[in-house]
Amino acid sequence: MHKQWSDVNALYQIYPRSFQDSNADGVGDLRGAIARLPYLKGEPDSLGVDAIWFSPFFTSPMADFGYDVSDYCNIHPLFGTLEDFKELLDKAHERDIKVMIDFVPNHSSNEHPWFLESKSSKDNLKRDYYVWADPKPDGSPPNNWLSIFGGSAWEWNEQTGQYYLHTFLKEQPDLNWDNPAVRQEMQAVVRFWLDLGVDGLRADAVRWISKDVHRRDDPRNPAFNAGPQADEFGSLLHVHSRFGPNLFKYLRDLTDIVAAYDDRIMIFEDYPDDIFTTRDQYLGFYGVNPKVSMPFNFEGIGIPFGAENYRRFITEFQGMLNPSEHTPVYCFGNHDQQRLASRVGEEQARVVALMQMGLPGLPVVYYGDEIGMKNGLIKPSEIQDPVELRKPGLGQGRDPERTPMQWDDSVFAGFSTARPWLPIAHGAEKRNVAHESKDNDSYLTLYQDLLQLRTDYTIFQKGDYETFGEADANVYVFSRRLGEEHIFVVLNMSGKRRKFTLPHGGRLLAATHPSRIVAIAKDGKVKLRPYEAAIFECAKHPLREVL
Ligand code: TEU
Repeated sequence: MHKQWSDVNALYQIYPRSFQDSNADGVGDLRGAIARLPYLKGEPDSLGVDAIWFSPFFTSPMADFGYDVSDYCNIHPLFGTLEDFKELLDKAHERDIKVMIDFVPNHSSNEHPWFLESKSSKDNLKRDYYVWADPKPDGSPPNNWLSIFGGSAWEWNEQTGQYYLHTFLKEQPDLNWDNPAVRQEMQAVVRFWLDLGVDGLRADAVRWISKDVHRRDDPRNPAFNAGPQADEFGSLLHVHSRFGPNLFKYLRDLTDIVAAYDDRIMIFEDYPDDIFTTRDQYLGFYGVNPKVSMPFNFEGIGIPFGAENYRRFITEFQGMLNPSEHTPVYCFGNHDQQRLASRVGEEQARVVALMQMGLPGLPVVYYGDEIGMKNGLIKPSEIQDPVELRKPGLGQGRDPERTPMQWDDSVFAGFSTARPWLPIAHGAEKRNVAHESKDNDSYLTLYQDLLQLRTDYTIFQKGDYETFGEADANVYVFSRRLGEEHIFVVLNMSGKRRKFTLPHGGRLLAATHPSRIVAIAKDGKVKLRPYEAAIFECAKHPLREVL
C-alpha cells in the first residue's frame, strides 16, 4: 500500500546541485540522488522521509541556477537525462517516496526558444508570450516596476525598440500569462510531468503570474528609507506588478489539471507580503483548490526565535484554517534563506525541529538541516549566486545555504571526488551523516525520531492544534488531539531551566536531545533544561499506532 499525501510525514527539499555528485564534475546530479535514496528511506538507518522535492534540474543556461528554464520538459545534461529521472522516480516509488518537482511558471530563460522568437520581431507569433511595452516618450522604461534583485524590471531590446519585463534577472523574462496560448503551454508542461508519474509540483514565484493590465506605477513605500539604494525592491509597494486580478483563476486552471490525477498536489511559493493581510493571502491561496494545492507557510523564517513569536504566528495561522480542508505546510528554511542553525542557533534549531514536527500538515525540511548544517563561508572568488555578484558584500547572496551536503569527513564531505561548485561548509568533519549516524544524541537521530513518530501516529498530520497554558515569554506549549488521543509539545525557548505543568503525567515520545530523558511526573510536572523541548503522550489518552 502506497501512502497518500495526507499521510506523508514530511517533504525533504533537495537542491540538486548540492546533494550528491556521481560523475566527478563537482556538481550534484540525478544519479547521485538515486545513489542516496537508501539514506532517505527504507533502510534501518535511513532518515525516514516520505517525500522529496527537487529544485529545478531542467535545461537551463543557469543564470539563476536552474530557475531560468530553457526547456520545461527536459533535463540539463549536468544533472543527467530524462531516462535518469524516470529511473529516479521508479526507484523512489519502490521505496514509497513521493517525488515533487519544481515548476517555474512566471518566467522562462531568455534562451528559451519562445523568447528567442519573441524578441526577434514585433510581429512574431510568439511576441505576446512575454510582456513587452513601449518606452516612455523620453525613452525611459514604461513604468517604475522593480526587479526583485534590484534595478528596473524592464530591459531594453534595441532590435524591436521595446522593453521586456523581468521580475527577476534580465535573463528571466516574465511570461505573459494573460495570453491564453501561454497558459495552455504551461498547462501542457504540468500534464507532461504528471503523466510521467511525478507526485507533485512546487510552483515558483506564483504571485507574479498576474499583473495589472494597465501597467500602473507601483506606489512608493512610505516606510522605506530612500538613499543610495533608491532602486531597491523594498522602496515600492508592489501592488500592481504582482497579485493581479487573475492570479487565483490562473492557479485554479492549473490545479484543476492536478486534481484530475490520483493523489497529486501543488504547493505555491508565497511569502507574507505587504499588499494584503496575511489572512487574505493565505485564504486566497487555500481557496484555489484546497484538496490538491496549498501555500507554504514561511513566516517562521522571518520571525525571530522565541516562544511568544512562534506561538502567535502559529496560533493565528491555525485559527484561519479549516482543519478538514486545509493542509498547513510549515517551512523553516530553503535554498533562498540562511541556514536554520545559523539563523536561530544550534540548540535553538533542535527546538524548532521538534516544534515543526509536532505541528499539523506537511512539514518541509531543507536538505542538510537534518544534520544541523550551517551557512558556508564563501570567499569573494567563490561567489556563484547572481544576487551576490550584483551587489557583493551586502550578504544578500544565497550561496551560504547551498553548500554541498555533508555525508562524511572526507575532503569533499563524500559529496564528490572533485572540487565542488561551492566550498564545503566549516565543521563538516563532525557535522556529517556518517558521524551523526553513530551518535545517539545527534541532529540526525533527533530528526529520525521525529519522522518515525510522524510515521507511527497520524495524530501528527491530522490531529487538532490547541495552545496550552498562559502565553509565556519562555515556554510555548501546544497540544494535539485526534479523537481520544492526546499529546503535548512543550518547548523551552529560553536559555534558562523552566518548569511547566501538564494536566496529567504521560510518556515521553521525543526530546531535543534524544539521549536525555525529560522526566514527567505523575501529576504532569515537567522540568526542562535550557533550549530543551519534548513531546509527551498523555497518560489518560494514549496513541494508537498506524497499522
Ligand atoms: O524565489 C522567489 C522569491 O520570492 C525570492 O526572490 C525570495 O523572495 C528571495 O530569494 C528571498 O531571498 C524563487 C526561487 O525560490 C528563487 O531561488 C529564484 O531565484 C526565484 O524564484 C526566481 O525564479
